[in-house]
Amino acid sequence: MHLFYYRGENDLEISSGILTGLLSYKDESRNRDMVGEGTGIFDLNGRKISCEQNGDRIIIRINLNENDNIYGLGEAPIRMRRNRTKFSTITSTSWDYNDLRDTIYSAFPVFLMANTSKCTGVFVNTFGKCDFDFGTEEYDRVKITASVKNLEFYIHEGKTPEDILEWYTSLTGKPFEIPEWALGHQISRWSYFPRGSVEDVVRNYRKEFPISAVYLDIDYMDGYRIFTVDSRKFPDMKGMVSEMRSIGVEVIPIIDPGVKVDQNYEIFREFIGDYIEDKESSIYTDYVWPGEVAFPDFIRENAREKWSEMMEKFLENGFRGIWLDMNEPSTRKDSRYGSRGGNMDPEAIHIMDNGTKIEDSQVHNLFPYFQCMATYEAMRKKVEKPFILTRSAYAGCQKYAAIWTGDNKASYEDLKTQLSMVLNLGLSGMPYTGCDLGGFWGETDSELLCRYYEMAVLFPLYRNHKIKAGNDQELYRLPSFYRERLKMAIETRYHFMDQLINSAREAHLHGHPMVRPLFYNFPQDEDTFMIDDQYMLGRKILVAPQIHESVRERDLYLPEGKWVSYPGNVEIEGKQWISSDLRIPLFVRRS
Ligand code: MIG
Repeated sequence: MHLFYYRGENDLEISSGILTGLLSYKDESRNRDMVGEGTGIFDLNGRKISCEQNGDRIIIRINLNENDNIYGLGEAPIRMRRNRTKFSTITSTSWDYNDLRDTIYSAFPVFLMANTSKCTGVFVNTFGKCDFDFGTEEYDRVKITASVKNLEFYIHEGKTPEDILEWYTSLTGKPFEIPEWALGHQISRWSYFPRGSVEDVVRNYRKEFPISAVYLDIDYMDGYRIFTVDSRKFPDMKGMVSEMRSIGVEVIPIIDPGVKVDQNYEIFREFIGDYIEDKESSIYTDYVWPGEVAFPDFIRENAREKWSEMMEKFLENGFRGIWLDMNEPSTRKDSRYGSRGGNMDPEAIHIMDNGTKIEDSQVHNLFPYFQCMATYEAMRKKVEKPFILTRSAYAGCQKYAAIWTGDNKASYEDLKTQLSMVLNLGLSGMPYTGCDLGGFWGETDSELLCRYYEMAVLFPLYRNHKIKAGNDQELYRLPSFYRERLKMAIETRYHFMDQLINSAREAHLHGHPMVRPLFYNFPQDEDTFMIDDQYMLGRKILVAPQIHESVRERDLYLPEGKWVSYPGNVEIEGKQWISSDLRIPLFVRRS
């Protein structure tokens, strides 16, 4: 076992708190065997690694073997196997993303290089923009270019992908313990309100479909002021939450990070002294839903403490789940596709606990990380098993939150992309994942909605969500043919609830992904590395979803072992390709 660890030239800056004081994994790692430090050329069992510092950038090159298969980088919306792709990790607003984007909401600078005999994991702890080039510029090299002054670099060699996940999560932390209800069928919409409408939707659903949670999007607030409730729409929030709980439904409100600039608003006044600033040392402001907003500087312990206190108070309404949105953080001062693409000014200033000032570009990815941490800390005081759903995240956020893939589209192309996003999130240490069932943007027809429910049938999270001006896609509204199919999908999910719960437990204890690509379980089987349209829940259940428009029959691969189809119980010998025209081709491994 080897670990290579690099801190950059300027150790002084590091110990002044930029890395070590903020979020260093150095001391958390176990079994660490440092083979090198600083710039130069290093060797890891014959694999060459070089590091150079070039002005304000650090460039690392890693030799890529011909048979290495690369995965990871979180939810990058590109194909699952990352060879010959480029992507940058910096948390970014991602309005209607597609495979041409080179950034996404979250930043997971972690990847795996796997072949049949070994698997190598790499983690680049870097809070600013970091560019990954997997063999496009240089065919036989991974090139990593970080636009920061300091970083930590970890590389670890193991036998299997699972070895790497265990190593990576002992470095960055094991996933939190997700409550069982969060694995149920959840419903959402931008936005259900007032209370009467929420109750109507929930009642109608429950006549035919189980649900375990309903989300409240931004319209429940008073003028989009966070930690407030519009009492005209929800005169008794606490009463509603407890009434919903009595029928087995949790209520999950959204919280944005931007605080409305308004001297008459207590929350705004409380954060004064702990906001992100501009170069003139005034509060940095931007525009989001409430109009002009300021952002708590979550890097600071003070800001986190204040946030936690407000959160604790807010939780008195009885919430056991919180939905954190727009925490890249996202802004709207720029037009949708403006120069900053909806992100804050990279020259905004953070002030660290020791007084050091630092530009946002150097610590950008820590915003969602520390916001998730502060939210989780507050929730733990009030709730036995808290649940946080976040849009943005940084490596290590698995300790605090689950993640969904943000604003996907009602298209077959996006349907497939969701699968690769979810699989790579799992390989990047985030086991609790899901996507907006049906697709957030655009018009979802009944067939596509069914396909979403069928594809995601055993995804860790299972939540229907839709944009404000989109079609009504509450399942009970659909024609009976589609309702029956949706019932089948949801029944299938609930049939395997024990397995979902067990693999969530395994994720919590060991950092293993709940859903994985086939090669994760069968890394000795060469055929598995390119298969990106099938997935497994844990070690035993395999799903090969029907994701191609107008196609009802597909080929699929069953790795070695004896498999039994569900439903139907037909036994099939593995290590062979078969075809299936089932709505949800699903197989359970006997041995
Ligand atoms: O600017 O709160 O991804 O799920 O419904 C859009 C409204 C803000 C983005 C989230 C989406 C949510 C929406 N939000």
